[in-house]
Amino acid sequence: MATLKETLFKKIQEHRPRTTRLVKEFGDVKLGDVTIAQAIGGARGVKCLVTDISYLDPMEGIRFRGMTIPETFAALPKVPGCDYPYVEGFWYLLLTGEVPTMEQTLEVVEDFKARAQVPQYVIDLLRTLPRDSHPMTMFSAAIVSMQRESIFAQKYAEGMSKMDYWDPMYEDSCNLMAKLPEIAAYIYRMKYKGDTPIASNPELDLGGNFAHMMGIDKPYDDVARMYFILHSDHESGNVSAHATHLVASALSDAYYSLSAGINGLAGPLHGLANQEVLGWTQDFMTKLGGKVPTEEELKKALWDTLNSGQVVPGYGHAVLRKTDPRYTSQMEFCEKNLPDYPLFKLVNMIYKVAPGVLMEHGKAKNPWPNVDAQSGVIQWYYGLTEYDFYTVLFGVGRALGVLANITWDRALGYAIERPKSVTTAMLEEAAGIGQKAASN
Ligand code: CMX
Repeated sequence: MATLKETLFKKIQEHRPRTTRLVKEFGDVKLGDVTIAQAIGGARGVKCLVTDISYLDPMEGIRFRGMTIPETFAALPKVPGCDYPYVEGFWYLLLTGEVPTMEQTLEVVEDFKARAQVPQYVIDLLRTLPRDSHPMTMFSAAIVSMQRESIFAQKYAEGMSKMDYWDPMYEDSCNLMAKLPEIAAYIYRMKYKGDTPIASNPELDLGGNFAHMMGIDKPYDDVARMYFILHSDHESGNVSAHATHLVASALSDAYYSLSAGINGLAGPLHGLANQEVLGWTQDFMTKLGGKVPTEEELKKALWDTLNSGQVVPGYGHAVLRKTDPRYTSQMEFCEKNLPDYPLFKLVNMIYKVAPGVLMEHGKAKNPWPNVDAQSGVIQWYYGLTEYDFYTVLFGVGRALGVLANITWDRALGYAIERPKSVTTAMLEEAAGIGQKAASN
């Protein structure tokens, strides 16, 4: 039976002629025009990235390798006695587009175990950082500190054919993916749990071992599996995916590239929104003296936030135009496992009230919740109440998608990224309001 790497190589060989043909024979075919609003407004909707790992439909939401979230959860091999699949099997799916058998999945589980040892200097580095550094700073620093391990950088320095770039990028990506749960759990136990790291258990799969190293009982292992898979990929244009891809396009290795992506994820309009949601909700509860709010009180709090020029965290999206299926998936988990939990009830109440308020406010193109609106509730319920850690969890999951993407970037020889900029005067000229136009 072929290993993950052999299957990946076969897929790469099958795929390469498609990309080559598109560029050679159809390179002039237009995908659309770019407007002034798009140039100023964050390139929203400009089709200039290619990925086959996932696709985000504005109305339907994410598909991983063509599969919806429920289809993905149903198709992948599950950890015995658990409700959610092996993260390692999902990694196989993202890389190859094939649902692995249990045997293929377990091979990746073993492969990751062999790669999981975190170098001592990473631990030393983490320990030298001020303990009040944000955990995302710690996480990013740990990742970039391991750059000296990069097989890609080493092979590149030795001189390597372009056709082989994918191989060491794959190796670096697997090495990183295997180590990230341990690094994340170490940060958590060091920073928030009185510096009491828990040693890895080599008997466990990635999700199970993560829960063990965090010191949180079952079913947190399933929460971890669900969480990492849900947060893995959201096509290529979001900040963390795009930053990782952009940096990798300069042939920077996976360590430099992922660290850049993690830095982007740390922004409050992106991954940090999951901590902001909990902060916002708790401030609101404190103001009410801990009592359950009425819908009217909630409406007022939402308007207060909007009127003070702030965004409602966890709501809105650059691409989606309906409730994020990642939100729905987590909501279903809550309905099954924590239906009466007051924080879940409050988040549900926000879901009832916030879209109407945002519509009335009239700015956000999408008034519906995104992935971050729900995720903190689950973490809080299982005892992970240090909400500035939530984005690190997002980061471990996001690494699955962005590392699979940069492996394929190198396989297909995607070019160094270099969009063209123009000046404001050029835009005014194009709009017919420039100085030249005015003097005619
Ligand atoms: N609350 C208040 N205003 C909002 C809003 C929200 N939740 N969502 C969008 N808006 C505002 C924008 O700030 C923008 O205002 P200006 O015209 O004054 O700049 C206007 O509505 C139009 O924005 P948009 O086109 O609907 O949204 P964008 O594509 O520009 O931004 C996003 C998308 C996610 C950054 C935005 O919806 C937002 O800030 N949401 C809150 C933060 C959040 O939840 N981020 C997490 C997203 C998921 C993730 O990446 O993790």
